[in-house]
Amino acid sequence: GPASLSYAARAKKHANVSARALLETMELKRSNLCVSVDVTSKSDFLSIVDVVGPYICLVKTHVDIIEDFDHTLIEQLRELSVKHDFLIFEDRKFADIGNTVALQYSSGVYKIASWSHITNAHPVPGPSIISGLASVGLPLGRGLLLLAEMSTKGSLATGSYTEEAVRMARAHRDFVIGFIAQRRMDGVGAAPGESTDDEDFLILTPGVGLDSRGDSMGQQYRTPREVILDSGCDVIIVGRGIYGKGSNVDIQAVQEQAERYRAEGWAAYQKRIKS
Ligand code: 5BU
Repeated sequence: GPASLSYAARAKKHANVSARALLETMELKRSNLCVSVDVTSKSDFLSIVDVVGPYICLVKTHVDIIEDFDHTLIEQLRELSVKHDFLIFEDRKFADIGNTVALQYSSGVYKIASWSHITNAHPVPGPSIISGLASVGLPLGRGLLLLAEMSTKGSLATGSYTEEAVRMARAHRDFVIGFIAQRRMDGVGAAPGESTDDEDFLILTPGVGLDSRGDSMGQQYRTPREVILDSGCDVIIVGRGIYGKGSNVDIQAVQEQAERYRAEGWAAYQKRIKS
């Protein structure tokens, strides 16, 4: 399956522009690290992105938590994405009817589709959420991840819910490029005799930390090695493990942690494709 192939070989199998660009960037920068920059000030956000930029393939944002948001933030983020060569993933977790999510994706204050290469959605409304978002995102070359699983204790996204999410993705492979999940989804939910050999979904995985197993609000962490090597996921998503927990950002420490997680994630990937 895809887990034994290189990111470069897999890039060639993707028709979606954003999926291909992400895999090519991963190979070029030798990085399967996505940093989740969940800070509330524009200046902290931009200084973290600038310092982690060389070590990452992707920046994950929650744009609605920035207190002093304005469009110069997006312009500067785009400049940094060109300077350091990474893609942008707004972790919006859409969850409404097709018409509403199309508006939330294209319009409002944030106009997410205009700058975010990748976004994500809960499968809970059914396939219409994919067609709603695709009506905006596909013409722009964007890609969508479905939330097949979550990292939190007691998550309801398990079992047949996860299987249905994978079936929904399989029916919309032009726009759905993969999943937020904790393990590979190859063949999950396939009908008896249904071949899924040609599918290559990307697995992006949050809940990654080297120094802690969780937080006090239900988050659960696994190491890059557990995620990439043992579970066959493709991208590690790291937030507080890199930018820290206090209110002051120590930019030197952020750089060191980004380098550390990049090295751990890449070593686990190299072990995986060689085994
Ligand atoms: P952390 O600081 O590494 O715990 O941040 C994890 C980020 O990933 C944070 O932005 C969450 O919103 C996001 N996340 C998650 O932690 N778990 C999930 O299952 C999903 C998203 Br989906």
